[in-house]
Amino acid sequence: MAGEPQDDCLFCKIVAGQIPATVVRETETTVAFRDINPQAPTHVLVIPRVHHRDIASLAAAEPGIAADVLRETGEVAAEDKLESYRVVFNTGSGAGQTVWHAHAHVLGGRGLEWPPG
Ligand code: IU
Repeated sequence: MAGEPQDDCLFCKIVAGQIPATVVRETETTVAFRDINPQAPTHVLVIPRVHHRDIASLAAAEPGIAADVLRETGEVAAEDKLESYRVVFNTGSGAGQTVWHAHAHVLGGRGLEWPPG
């Protein structure tokens, strides 16, 4: 059920501490950790503790927690002293989403081209 931990969700397991991750920030509602396959010097994922399949589902069901995720992206950027950075929510397999637990990518520390591929 949406919002409940899913047995087959790797990010729910990271939230539960069952899979290791390099956690950089935690709040009551969110966890931020370094991406295991970084695409930039800073590549941090910010996830809600609750399980929703993507950011749209999270925002519809629990808008306050979606706002918490957004706020944390800024905190991550500030901690890594990023003047410029990109926040990405890949949504749907055609856009590159591979983990079906809402997450923001925070990317920075190098030049970023636009439009993305
Ligand atoms: P995507 O937007 O769903 O493609 O992003 C998933 C990200 O999760 C991707 O960048 C992976 O490298 C990352 N990741 C991770 O950091 N740790 C993990 O255990 C797994 C995936 I699975």
